[in-house]
Amino acid sequence: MTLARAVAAKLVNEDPITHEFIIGTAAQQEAHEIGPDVDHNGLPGQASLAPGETRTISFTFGKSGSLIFACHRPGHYAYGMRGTITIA
Ligand SMILES: [Cu+2]
Repeated sequence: MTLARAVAAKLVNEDPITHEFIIGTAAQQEAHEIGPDVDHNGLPGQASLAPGETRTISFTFGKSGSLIFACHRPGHYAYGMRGTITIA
């Protein structure tokens, strides 16, 4: 079954360094990991957050399954800054 579910999330970067929050498939995360460093703000399900910055993002989940959220600042993904979102 395909359902469109829009979700908004408030992201707070309490770290003294910049982070990213990117929702995508494993293939999309791998592409981000090797791609150029860009400003992700304004893209659905993506954000770049400066130290101390708060942003609200929105994303529409189109079907059940799972996606990954991750940060691709240098070394962050390899360090484990990622997780799984389950859409049920
Ligand atoms: Cu990070």
